[in-house]
Amino acid sequence: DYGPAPESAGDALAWLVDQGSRFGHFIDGAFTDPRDDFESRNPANDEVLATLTKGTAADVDAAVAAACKAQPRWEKLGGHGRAKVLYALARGIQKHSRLFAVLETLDNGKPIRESRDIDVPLVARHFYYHAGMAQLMEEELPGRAPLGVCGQVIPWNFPLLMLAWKVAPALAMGNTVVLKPAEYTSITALCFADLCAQAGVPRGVVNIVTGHGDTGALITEHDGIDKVAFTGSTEVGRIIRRATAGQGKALTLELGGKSPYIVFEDADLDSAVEGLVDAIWFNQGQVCCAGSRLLVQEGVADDFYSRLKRRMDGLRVGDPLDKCIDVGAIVDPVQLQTIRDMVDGNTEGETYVAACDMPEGCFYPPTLITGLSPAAPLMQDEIFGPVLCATTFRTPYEAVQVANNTRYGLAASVWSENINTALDIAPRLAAGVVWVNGTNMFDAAAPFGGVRESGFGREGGWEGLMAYTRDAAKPKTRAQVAP
Ligand code: TXE
Repeated sequence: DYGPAPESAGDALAWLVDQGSRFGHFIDGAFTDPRDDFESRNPANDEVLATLTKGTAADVDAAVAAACKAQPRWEKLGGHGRAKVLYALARGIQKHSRLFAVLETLDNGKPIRESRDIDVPLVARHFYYHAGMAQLMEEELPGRAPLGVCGQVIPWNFPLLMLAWKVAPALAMGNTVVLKPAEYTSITALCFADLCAQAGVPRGVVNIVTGHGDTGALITEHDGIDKVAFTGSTEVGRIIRRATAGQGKALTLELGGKSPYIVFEDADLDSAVEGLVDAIWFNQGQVCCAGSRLLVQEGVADDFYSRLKRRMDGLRVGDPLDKCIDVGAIVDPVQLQTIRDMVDGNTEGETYVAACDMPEGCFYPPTLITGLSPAAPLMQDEIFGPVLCATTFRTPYEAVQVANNTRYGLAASVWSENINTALDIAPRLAAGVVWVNGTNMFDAAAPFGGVRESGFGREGGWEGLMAYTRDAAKPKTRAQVAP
C-alpha cells in the first residue's frame, strides 16, 4: 500500500498558465515585459514550466533605482507599519501554501512532503517572526539604522526558504531589496512577487530580477547596493567577497559544507540511522548543512552500517509529487552529472547503492561509501547529492580530529546517550551549529551560518537582524550616500 494518491499539479500549473508561463522581472511593484531568454524545467520529467527573462545591466539599474527611491519611506514607516506588511506576507504564504509547495516541487524536484511540511511552513514562520521583531525593535533598538538597499543572491536548493531568510529580516529592519533567485528555480520567487503586490508591499521595496551568474554579479557589484547577502557555492562566495571588498559594502556569505555526523558506540543506533535519513537524503542531499560525512565509532561500525543499509533499501525514490516519496529528483542534469563524476572518480572504500526501484531521468540513488580515509577527496569535497561518505574512529579525541579535518564548518551532529560525551564533544567542533541527537533543525529565532570556508555572518535570530542594521551614529557607506 503506497498510501494516498500523488498531489495534483493542477492548481499550480493552472496558476502558471494564468500568468502566461512567461515572466519578466518584478521591478518597482510591477512585472516587466517577458523576453523568453531561458527556460525553467521540471527536473522530474524535463517539461518546460515557464520561460524567464535574463537580467541585463539596465534591468538591474532599474531595480536598484526603485529600491533606492523606496527605502527612505519604508524606513520612516517604522517597525509597527512594516510589521503589518510582513504579517500580511506571512498570512499570504499560509493562504497559498499549497500553490507554493506544488510550484516548489515542480520547479526543484524536491518531494512534496518536504515542500509542504517543511519549506513552506518555515517560510511563513520566518515572516511571522520578523514581523514580531520589527514591532519589538521599534522600542528595543535605539541607535541602529537600516543599511539601505540590499542585493541578495540565492541558490536553488531551498528557493522560497532562502528568499524568506533574506527578505524578511531586511524588510523588518527598514531596508529594501533587489533579489536574484537561482536560474533553475525562480518560479516561487516570482509567485512571491505577485503576493507582494497583493499584500500591500509598497512598490520598490521588493524587487526580483531573474537570470544567471552574470546577472548576480551585476547586482552584487552595483554601486547603489549597500549590503550583499549571498548563499551558494564557496567558489562564487570568494568571487563576491573579492569584488565587494573595495566597495565598502556590508557582506554576509553562507557557503558550502561537509558536515560531520558523529555516532558514538553508546548512541541509540536506530535513532541515529533515522537521523541520517534526514541528514543526507532530505532534499536529495542538496543541503548546505547536510550530514554528508559519517564518523562511526569502530566497535559498532559493522552493526551500524548493516542497520543503515536496511533502512536505505526501504527509501522510495520517484515522482516528487507522490506524497510517499522519500527522495525526489536532482535539480538539474548538470548537477546530476557532477554527482556521478565525483562518485565514479572515487577509488577508495566500498560503495553500497540502495536496492530501491529507480525511475528514469534526473534521479540518483541513495548511496553509502564506507572505509574512506579522512583525507579522501569524497570526505573533503561537497558532493551536494544523496551520497553519504563514511569512516570510523576509535576515541573521542580522534572523532574531533577527523570531524575538524575539513576546510568547511557549517554544521555537525553528535549522537550519544551519554550527555557528558555529547557536551564535551560539541564545543570542540568547528561548526556554526552543532545538533545533539538530532540534525537539520531550524527555526527563525536561531541564528544559522558557518565558519572557515562555509562563510561568515548569521541569518536568523538577533544576529541575523543585526546584520541588516548599522550604527546610526557612524557615517554611511559610499552606496548609502549615492544620489
Ligand atoms: O552554485 P552557484 P551552483 C554548492 C554545491 C553545488 C555547487 C554549484 O556544492 O554543487 O555549489 O552549484 C549565482 N556573482 N552549493 O553552480 O553558482 C547563481 O546564479 C553573483 C551550495 O548552482 O554558487 C545562483 O543564483 N552571483 C549551496 C547563486 O549564485 C552568482 C547552494 C548560486 O549559484 C555568480 C548552492 C557571480 N559571479 C550550491 N555566479 C549552499 N550553501 O546551500 C553564480 N551566481
